[in-house]
Amino acid sequence: MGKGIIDTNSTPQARLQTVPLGAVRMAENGFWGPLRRGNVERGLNKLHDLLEENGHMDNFRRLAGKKVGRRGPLFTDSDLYKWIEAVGYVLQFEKDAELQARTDAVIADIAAVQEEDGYLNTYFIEERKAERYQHLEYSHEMYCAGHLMQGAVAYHRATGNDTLLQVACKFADHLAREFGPGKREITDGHPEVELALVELYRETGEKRYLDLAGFFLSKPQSSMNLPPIAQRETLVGHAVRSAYICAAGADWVLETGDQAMQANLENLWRDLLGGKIYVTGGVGARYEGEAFGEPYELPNARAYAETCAQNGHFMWAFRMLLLTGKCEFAEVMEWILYNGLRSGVSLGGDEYFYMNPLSYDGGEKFSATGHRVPPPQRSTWHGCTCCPPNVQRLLASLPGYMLATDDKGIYVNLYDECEAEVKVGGGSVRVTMRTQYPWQDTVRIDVDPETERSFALRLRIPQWARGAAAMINGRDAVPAQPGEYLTIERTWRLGDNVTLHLPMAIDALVSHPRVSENRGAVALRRGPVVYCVEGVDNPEADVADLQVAIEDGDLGGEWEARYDASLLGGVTVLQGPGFAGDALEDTPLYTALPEVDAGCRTVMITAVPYYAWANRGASKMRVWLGTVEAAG
Ligand code: FUB
Ligand code: ZN
Repeated sequence: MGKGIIDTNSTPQARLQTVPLGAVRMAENGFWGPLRRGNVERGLNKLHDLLEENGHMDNFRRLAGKKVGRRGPLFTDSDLYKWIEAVGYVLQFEKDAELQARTDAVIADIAAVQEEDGYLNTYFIEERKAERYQHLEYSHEMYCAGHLMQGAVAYHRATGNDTLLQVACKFADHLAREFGPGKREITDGHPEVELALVELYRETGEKRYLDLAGFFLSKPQSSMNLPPIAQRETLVGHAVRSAYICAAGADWVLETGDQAMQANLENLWRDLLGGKIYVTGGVGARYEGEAFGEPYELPNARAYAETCAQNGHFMWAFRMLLLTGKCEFAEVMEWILYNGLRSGVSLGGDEYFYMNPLSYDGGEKFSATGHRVPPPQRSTWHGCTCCPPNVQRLLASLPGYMLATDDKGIYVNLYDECEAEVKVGGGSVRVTMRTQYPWQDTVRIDVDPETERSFALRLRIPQWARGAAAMINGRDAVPAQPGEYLTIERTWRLGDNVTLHLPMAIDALVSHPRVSENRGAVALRRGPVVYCVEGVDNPEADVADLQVAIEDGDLGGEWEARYDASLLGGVTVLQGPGFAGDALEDTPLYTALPEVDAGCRTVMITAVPYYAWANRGASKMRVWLGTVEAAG
């Protein structure tokens, strides 16, 4: 029946097992189904053509004698490999002879130019050959190798075709000859090969790949002088690099049970949640070095929050979930997914953001060190095009994140319209979810075992779902604790069902007081979805001047959630009362207390899901809104 996104079949420390990708079918009318379809039908094909147009494929053919110059940054090979990985996931769900044939052709071009000793990279050839492994702090040689391995594994699982897998193994064997104790004792500046080697080990059973991953994990990252991840005290430096090495660390623990590594990953996780993640689930505050800031350094307009960083942290969270079985990791997966990661791709599934800021006031901006902050517009291609294929591989594999199992039953981690065939205790169980989540608060789950059997169904109850409850077969209400799995242990029979109620209040979130930009401001959230205000929906005032009315410390007035099928592909809109400054143009920059009354007029504020912003052209936007205490 196939394998999961990561193959936990023989993973000793996995508390939860992944579900084979092909076992879950997302419905076309759910939340993620249409985006997945857009990814398959438009995104992947378009990116294939763009990789061709921009010379990424010719970079390989050039090695086979095609007379063209090399194009793109030195790590372009990785973009193509990530695209292959995405195709590999798609083909685990559905047959697509045309897509497979195109991919086979790409793979043939790659395989044709692998060197005799296994080395493969389109940048370090000819006059740069002598530089191989000489500049690992920036060369991305093993980063590219890692993406090759992941692409090869996914494609092999989908098609049984092992051409690329053999290329990947040959390269991995080359790395094992070159690196290790007593050889080159150094690793790449951009982690990636580590988690790829663990998956290559899972696919081939070759322990030397796991050992090599362990060796690289034990070395300081050869950029920014960062210690090995097991010894790092805080999350620092480049956010994507950090996420990949943390994910690799979790993979390592899954295979080896390394307690010290696990303890440190848990510390770093606390560091992330304690002060380094945006309310949108975005990660990486600084343009400079695409890096984490200090704790609570979370600027809004100049947030970097690279789409790849959200992707990487989602991958890390998933591995921590498999390792610990703890609900909090699935909660963070959902948070990132519906917000800072979903915002990285357009509604149609074929245009991408690189940065995901939390406010935009119009015009051009510059970061503290003079980097130009472009006006927000998603595009199909970027000069550094790491994000598009990263989103594509995530969307293509999304069904594999919905559910998990253990020897006692089934875990439901994400909710959406879908159907799955899951193995429990040697038998098969059909799980069907019917829901308009995240817009509606009810999820009906039909649980149909092949034959009557006893097992536990564990439903993740999000922290925001205060008052959650479940009904079994329309009766027997069971209260549920937010932030935990609700465990329903019983003998299940064909036709059984659970209706889960996850109340979705409109929450006004406040920041830790040390996030200085957000003092006195709130962000709106309903269910897992974080909201923003966009100029296009709020013509009465500049969104920068909008303030939410607060009464008795909570959202004032009657805020309403209203589903609008015709807006942004169908979204729930939030509307409620607020104020806009009236005489702000005439208000002095500084005044002594008592404050000058700038004058306020009442306005209705309309908020839309953050992920959907900038899909109607560039428009001013804010996630964090000032507040005004309304007279009671
Ligand atoms: O360095 C390769 C990729 O480009 C990284 O993963 C992204 O953050 C971008 O820097
Ligand atoms: Zn990226």
